[in-house]
Amino acid sequence: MRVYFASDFHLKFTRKKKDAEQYNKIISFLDSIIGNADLLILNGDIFDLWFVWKTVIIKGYFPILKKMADLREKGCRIVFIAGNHDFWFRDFLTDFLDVEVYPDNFSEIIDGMKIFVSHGDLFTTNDFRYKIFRSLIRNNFFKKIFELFHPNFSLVFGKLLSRSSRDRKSHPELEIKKEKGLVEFAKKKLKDYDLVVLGHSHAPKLIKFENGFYANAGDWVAHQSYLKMIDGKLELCEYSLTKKERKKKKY
Ligand SMILES: [Mn+2]
Repeated sequence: MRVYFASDFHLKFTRKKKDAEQYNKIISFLDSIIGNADLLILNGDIFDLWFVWKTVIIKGYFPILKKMADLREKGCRIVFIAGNHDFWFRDFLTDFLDVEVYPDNFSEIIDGMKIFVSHGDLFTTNDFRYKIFRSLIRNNFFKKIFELFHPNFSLVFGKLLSRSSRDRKSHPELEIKKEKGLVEFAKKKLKDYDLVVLGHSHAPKLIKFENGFYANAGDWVAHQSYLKMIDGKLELCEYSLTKKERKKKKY
C-alpha cells in the first residue's frame, strides 16, 4: 500500500501574496500524489484556522478542498486528524469530501505495521494551562458562541486565538522541550506499535528505536516535508517544485 503522511501546512484563509507560494507548493505536492497514493494521512494543523458554520465554509480553502476531492475521486482514502489549529469539524469534510476525521488519533495495521498517528499537542510537555485551554476551545458551548457571529467577525477573533496558540511555541528552549516530550511519548507508545507518527513540532524526523519507528512529517512553513510508506517501507521526503511548476498559476 502507498501511504503518505503530512502535517502542519498551516494554511491561511486570507490570500496574502507571501502565502501564495506556500499554497502553490502544497497544491502541487497533492497533485503529484494523485493516482500514486492509496491513503493520505493529514495529521493536524493543515488549516491555520478551521471552522464550518451551519451554512458557510471558508472560501480561501477552496483550492485544497478541491484537491482533496480530486484525491478521493481517484480512489485515495483520506484520514484527517485534528491539530491544535483545526478541530471544529462539523460535517463538511466527512459528508461533502468523504474524508475520515479523527479528533485525537488514528491507529490501524497497514502492511503488517501497527501504526499510531496523532498531532501531538497533548504529548509535548506537562503543560496544564494548555490542557485547560485545549478543552475549553474544543468545547461545544464555545463553538456555538463562535458560530453566532458573522464569519468576517468570528474569523478575526479566531485569528487571534490561532496566533496565541502558535506563539506558545516560538521560544527555542520550549521547542527543545516540546520535541523531547514527543520523542518520550513515542518511545512509550512503541511498546504497543511499530510506527508512531506525530506532528506539531515542525521538525521532520525518522528515528529507529529498538521496538519500531518514530516519525514526524515536519511542516510546510519552514520545510516541505512529508513521510512516505510504500509497502511498509518508510522514507522521509522533501518536496520541491519543478521549474515548469514554479511558473504555473499561483493559487
Ligand atoms: Mn500544532
